[in-house]
Amino acid sequence: MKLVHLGDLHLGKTLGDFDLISDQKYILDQILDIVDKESADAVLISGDVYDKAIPSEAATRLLDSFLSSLAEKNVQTFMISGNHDSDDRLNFGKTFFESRKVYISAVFKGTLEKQVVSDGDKQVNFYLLPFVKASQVRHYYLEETIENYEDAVRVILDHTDIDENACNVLLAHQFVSGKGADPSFGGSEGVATLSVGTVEKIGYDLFDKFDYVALGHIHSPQRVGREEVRYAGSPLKYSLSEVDNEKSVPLITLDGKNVKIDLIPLVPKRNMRHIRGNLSDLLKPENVCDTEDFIYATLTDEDIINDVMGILQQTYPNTVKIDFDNSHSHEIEQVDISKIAEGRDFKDLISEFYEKVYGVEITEEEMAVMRMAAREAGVIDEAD
Ligand SMILES: [Mn+2]
Repeated sequence: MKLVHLGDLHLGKTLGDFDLISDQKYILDQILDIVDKESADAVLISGDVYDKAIPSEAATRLLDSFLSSLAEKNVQTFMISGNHDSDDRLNFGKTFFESRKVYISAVFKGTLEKQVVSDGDKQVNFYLLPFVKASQVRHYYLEETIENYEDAVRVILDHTDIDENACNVLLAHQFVSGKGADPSFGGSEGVATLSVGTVEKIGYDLFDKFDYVALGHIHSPQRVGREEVRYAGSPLKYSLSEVDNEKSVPLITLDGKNVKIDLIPLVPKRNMRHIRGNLSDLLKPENVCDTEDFIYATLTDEDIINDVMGILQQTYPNTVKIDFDNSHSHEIEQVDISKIAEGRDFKDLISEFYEKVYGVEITEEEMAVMRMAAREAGVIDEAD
C-alpha cells in the first residue's frame, strides 16, 4: 500500500500583498500527478488545511476540487484539523464524504477515530488525531491528570486499543520533538510555535506503537527521533526562513509492518529567493534570472533611493520585501536604546529622530501630537 503524506497546505495564504492561490493549485496538481505516477492508494493531510479559520472562497473551491480529484481516482483521503483550521468548519460534510472515501477528523470527541483499510490479506489501521489542547482532552478524562499537550496525547493513546501486530498509521498535528532536539521551524507556522515552550512539546517516543506517524505543524520537512515519525512540511515556502528548504512529499510504501520512505521533490510555479547586493548590480542583465520568483531583497546601497520597491518591481514584479544592510542600518542596530534617552528631554529626542527619518524639521503641530501620545502612554508627565 502506498501513501502520500501532506501537511500544512495553508490554502488561501498570502505572501505580503501576493495571493498564492494559483501557486497552491499548481502544487496540488503536481501532487495529483505524483499520486497517479506512483499509483498511491491513500493521501494523508495532517492539518492546517486552510490558512484561516474562515477560509477564503477561493481556498474552499481549491480544496473541493482537490478532494474531488482524489475521489475520482478512487484514492482514499484521510484529513485532520490543524491549529489554523476551524474544527467544526473543516468537519463539514464528514459523514457524507465517507461514502467517497474521504475521512475527516477535525473535532475531538473523546476518542481517537480509526479507519481500517485492507491491504491484500493484511490490514492497515489509520488513526486520526485532530489538533488538541490539554483543556479539550481534560473534559473527557476527568479522572486523569492532564496539564500539558504531552499528557493530553498520552491519555488519548492510553485509552486507544492498538493492535501492535497490525500496521498502524497515525495522523497528528502537534509539536513533536526528538530526544533533546527540537525540530527546526520553517518560520511561518504561526503564533502557536513562536510561544513554544516545554508545555507544548510532545516526545516522539509517545508514538512507539505506530509504524508511521504523519505529522503536521512544522513547515520544514524533517524526521523527528526516528525515520517513521515525520513532518511532511508545507508544500510551498511560506516564509523567508524557508528559502533554503527543499520541499517534498513523503511517499510511504507499507508492506505489512515494513515501511519504506521516499521523498519526492516538489517544484513550485514561483520559487522564493533572497537576493543581496547593490541595486544596480542586482539589476545588471547578467544577474537577473527567474523574474517571476518571489523576491526578498537586502540592499547594500549607502545612498537613499527613491521608490526602491517600484524600481525593483519593474524587473522582479513579485518582490515581497526589501531591507537594507548598510552603515545606516548598522548604526541603528548598534545603538544602545536604553542609553539614547539618558539626560535628554522629550522634545530634543523626537526632533532629532524626526529629522533623521524625514530630513526636515518637525512642525509645532506635529510635536503637539507626539506630546499628547506620549502623555497618554505615560512616557512623559503632564508638565512636560
Ligand atoms: Mn501550519
